[in-house]
Amino acid sequence: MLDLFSEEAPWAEPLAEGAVILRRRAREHAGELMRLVEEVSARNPFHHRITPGGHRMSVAMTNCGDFGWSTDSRGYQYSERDNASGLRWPAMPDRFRQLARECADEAGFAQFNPDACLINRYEPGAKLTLHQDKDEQDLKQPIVSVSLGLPAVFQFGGFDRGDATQRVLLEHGDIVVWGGPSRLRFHGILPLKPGIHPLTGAFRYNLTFRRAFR
Ligand code: MD3
Ligand code: FE
Repeated sequence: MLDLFSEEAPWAEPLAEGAVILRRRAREHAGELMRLVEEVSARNPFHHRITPGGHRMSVAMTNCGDFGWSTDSRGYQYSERDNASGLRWPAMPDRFRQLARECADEAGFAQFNPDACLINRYEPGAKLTLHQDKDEQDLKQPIVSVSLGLPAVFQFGGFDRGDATQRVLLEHGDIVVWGGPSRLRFHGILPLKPGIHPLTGAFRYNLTFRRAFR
């Protein structure tokens, strides 16, 4: 019988070599994940960082784990302390590490042990222009990303900035594992459309789990 109230089980959608979307994978954990995001951001508030070029980022960020990613006039880097507050980042919750590891396993990347979790918060209009993630020491390690709240259009390109891009909608609970050759693809997020999500209100959150140092 058609059951309109059952939650659809997660499914895997290959995106490119080394990249797979685990659709809805985080849905059943979303409440707990958001509670933990609130705990982290109560200790290290979301902050619009200033890029080396002097621009205020439209995405607000915080981190947890041994290292956090941030940007200031000196450049982009992973560090043990938040240069905005001078404080160490809050510990990565076990639940975060466990989910990231399970998903990396499901995508075929064994023994993933993230030491950094960057948390991005998007408000209406916030975007991330096309970029590569290459500040991590070991690019053989994947990145696991978890999307929560409002949907966003993700842009996913090639290995050169000018390469053609595909557009993929990332929705509440979607997890993407990026490894292998896809690890160095250019990618970005188009400006967030306004909306209200029952769990996250006017925002979209994205958690990226990374291994910054060997
Ligand atoms: C493809 N975040 O934090 S998640 C980032 O939704 C970032 O906030 C976006 O790009 C966001 O660096 C996109 C999807 C993602 C994350 C990391 C990747 C795609 C990736 C690393 C390599 C290739
Ligand atoms: Fe990125």
